[in-house]
Amino acid sequence: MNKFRFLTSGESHGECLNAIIDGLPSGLEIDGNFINSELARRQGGYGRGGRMRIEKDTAKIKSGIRFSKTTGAPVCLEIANKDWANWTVPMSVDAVDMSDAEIAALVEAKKITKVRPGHADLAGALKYAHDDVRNILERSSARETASRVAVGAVAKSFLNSFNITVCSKVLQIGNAFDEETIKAEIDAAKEAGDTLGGYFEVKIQNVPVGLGSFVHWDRKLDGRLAQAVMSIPAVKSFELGAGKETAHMTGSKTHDEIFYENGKYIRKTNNAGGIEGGMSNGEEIVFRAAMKAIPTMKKPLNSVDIKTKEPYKAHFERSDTCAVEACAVVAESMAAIVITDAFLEKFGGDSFTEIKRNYESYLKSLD
Ligand code: EPS
Repeated sequence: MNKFRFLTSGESHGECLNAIIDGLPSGLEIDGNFINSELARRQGGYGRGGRMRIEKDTAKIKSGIRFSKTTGAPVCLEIANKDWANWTVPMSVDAVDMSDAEIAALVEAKKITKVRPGHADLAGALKYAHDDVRNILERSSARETASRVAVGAVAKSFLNSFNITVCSKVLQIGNAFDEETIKAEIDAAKEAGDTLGGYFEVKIQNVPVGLGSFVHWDRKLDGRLAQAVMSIPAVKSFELGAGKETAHMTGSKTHDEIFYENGKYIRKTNNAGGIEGGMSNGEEIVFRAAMKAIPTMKKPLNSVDIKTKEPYKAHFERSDTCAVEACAVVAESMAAIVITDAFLEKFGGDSFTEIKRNYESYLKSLD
């Protein structure tokens, strides 16, 4: 069982998004402003769509914290959807005080039957037996990643108190590598009603040696990071360290030689990306991931209307042209969540002081 776990709930155009976090010790300081600054980072990036102009995501802490410190109880976070105001009838949870005909007309206006290739629409509608694909879209929307970033900010707060930091960098958008060309590619894609993906890198610094384990497949840190990152909508690859390049490299060029200098084991290269045998090896953890171009497109692809089975262009409401910068922030969050979980697995305790004591005594034992 995970030591640090969370669930999210909420629809893209419902009243709010939620997250419940379990596994935090007591006595951890949480700054609501930090959570909100992380949420703002997720909303940024060149090429975002109209929705980001409507929302200004902020998290309301509903439980588990008193006077800025965790109590050890589950922490519940809520992020309001400002756009909800425009969806109160078609997304209503309760009965609405209107005639059946009026409600049906408003629901029908938002009903989707023209499934988008590349999204959850078709498989989701068939699997859950829905004739209105809105029931799939609302939950499969990448809007859900706002909840993950709020949870990630809490995980980062925990890690930062052990000097562990997580950061990311966009390496490539489409075929462009520098800011000016990237902007031009995004502008051109937008003009063409198309979308763009990209490639980004995440680095985690000051992770102690020995998080994760070699003894069971599901405790391996690299596998856990890959699962967490691949679970982000539109992410199509995960590469640790030298990644797919290792396929072309000889063993002598691949492995990072070990030295002992100034009382420490060190490496002069980091092709392993900070993980060996499923465990952190004390070096920086480095991974890269590819995000595909978003499947909601102004220039829609050929598809089928699931009501008539006739060919149709796929549904389009509005979309981002490119959300790779946001995706990198979500990947930082998922990485922070995995590292926090592995950290608690190794040094876990019920209070922050107890964890700190365990951590410091482990570091001493390595001398
Ligand atoms: C997103 C919110 C969504 C989309 C986007 C990401 O809002 P709306 O559907 O109201 O425009 O902008 O999600 C997708 C395009 C998708 O395909 O999942 C957000 O908050 O990041």
